[in-house]
Amino acid sequence: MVERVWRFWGDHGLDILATDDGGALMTGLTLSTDGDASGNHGGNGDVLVGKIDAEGKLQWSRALGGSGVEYSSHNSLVQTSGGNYLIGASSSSSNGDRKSLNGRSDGWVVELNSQGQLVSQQSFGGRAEDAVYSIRHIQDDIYLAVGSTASSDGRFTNNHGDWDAWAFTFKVP
Ligand SMILES: [Ca+2]
Repeated sequence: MVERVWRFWGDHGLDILATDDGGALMTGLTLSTDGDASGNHGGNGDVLVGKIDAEGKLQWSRALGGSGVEYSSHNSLVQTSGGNYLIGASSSSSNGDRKSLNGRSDGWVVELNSQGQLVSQQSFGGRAEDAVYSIRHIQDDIYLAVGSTASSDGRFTNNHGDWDAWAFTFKVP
């Protein structure tokens, strides 16, 4: 078997998903504003997403975020039955790729199409800090997310103090 090594992007690679076209989708954290991260929105981090084809060639890459802090973690990528990609992340921005910000930071699930264009996004959380670390497909159009929440409003009225672990299901709009 031939061993392949890819080296591109700025900064940190965090997660990789084998896609149904024989390629892969990768996410990372970028603080760079050049190279493959030229669209970085700044603010101590954007989520960098890159798609490689079955030959290992980078098809596209994009930085997701706004002027605040965006990051994703491990096991944060899912390919939908329609061929789009879901990225579980966290964000403290209300601009750039973000539509709105519920609190100091939100869990943020972004749907990209196979060309890397933003199709939909959802924010999860209350008025304090909330984060999504990992997402999974459960069945049909139902997905599962896990992360942390410090909010005690909205859906989170039983906060145990400071950060709580947090898991919830969601659908793609
Ligand atoms: Ca940012």
